[in-house]
Amino acid sequence: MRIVSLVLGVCTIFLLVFIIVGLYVDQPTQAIAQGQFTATPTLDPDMPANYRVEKVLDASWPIAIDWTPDGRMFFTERFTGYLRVVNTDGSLQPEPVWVFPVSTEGERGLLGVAVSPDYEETGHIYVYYTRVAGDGYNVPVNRIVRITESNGVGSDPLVMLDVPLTTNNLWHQGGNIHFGPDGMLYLAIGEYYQPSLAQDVNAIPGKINRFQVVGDRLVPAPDNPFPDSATFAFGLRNTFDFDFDTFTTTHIQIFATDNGPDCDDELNLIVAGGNYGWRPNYPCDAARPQNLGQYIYPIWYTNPTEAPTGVAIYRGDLIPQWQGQVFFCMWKTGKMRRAILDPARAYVTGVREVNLQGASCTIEVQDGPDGAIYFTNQEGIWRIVGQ
Ligand SMILES: [Ca+2]
Ligand SMILES: [Ca+2]
Repeated sequence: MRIVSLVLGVCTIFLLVFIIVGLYVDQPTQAIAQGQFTATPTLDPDMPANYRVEKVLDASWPIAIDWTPDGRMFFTERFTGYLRVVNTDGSLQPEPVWVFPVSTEGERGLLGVAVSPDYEETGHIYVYYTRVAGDGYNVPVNRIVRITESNGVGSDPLVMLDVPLTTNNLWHQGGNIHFGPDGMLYLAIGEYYQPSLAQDVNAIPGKINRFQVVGDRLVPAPDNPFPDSATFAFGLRNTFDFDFDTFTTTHIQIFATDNGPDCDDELNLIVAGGNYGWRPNYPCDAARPQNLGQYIYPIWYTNPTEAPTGVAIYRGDLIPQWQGQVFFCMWKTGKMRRAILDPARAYVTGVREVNLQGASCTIEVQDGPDGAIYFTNQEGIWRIVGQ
């Protein structure tokens, strides 16, 4: 009996030590290792009492949205190649601001739009799209172009960056552009269906890249993590969208979706120099990380895959209890997720499903300057408004 008591006592001590250590281990690692966020989210328990979902306008495959300081909404239509503008009275300008010659196979098309931080002085708007072969290329080219806009009319298109396609496949050629709070232009771009490119910090595909605008050129930002490289973060497979965590001011922190193969669709917290693990012979290890020191694992992932698309951090004040939380959408299901972060904004404490009152969010979600959450599907643009 004495031996049994001794064994039980030792076991109890080990258990207590295990629990105490468990409370203090790095919590993101613990959360990821446990895979506790893969469960199907329940319907949001604290939807605002008087919120409503309303359609803003019909549009053909609106894939990216940005606003000028005067409150006009610019958006891109993936298949038509139209850059369009909605005036402050809510009316859609019938004529597109500009029409881009897009290749639309696979994931290509007119993909991103970003209003320049110096728009009020320059009228500059940046667009990211897949150009059809031509203009000196015998293959399609992912291209960043800057136009000058005034009164809804574009002019002076200027090619800022070309990333020619390198294989005949159609996949992982999408991405998006946004200006960061540091004034730099960031480009997320798929790995062109070549996982090794995601690990090559001197290649543009498979990354979130960071450029500085210098006159009429884009150059790798001088304080990027790798010398003379545009790479900000790497090891990414097919990032659809990203947003900057402006609630964190000590460093650049980005929330980005990534699409896994038949496993590990991800929401990642992107920091400078981070390697997010996509590579040849990827082991589908988000649930049981095998290389925690080498790769940064997602803060949320899902198996089976749902194809996460747009993402936005809510900064508005129409729905105060959602401020600072991360919203992202799902191509396969049309559902919108709401990720709640810990106070240090380092990991996800829970994920909920937003009740869209019958609408679907398959493509983009974006924080609007009016405090509403805008989202899109193949038929149009919608928004969630508070009281
Ligand atoms: Ca990853
Ligand atoms: Ca977005």
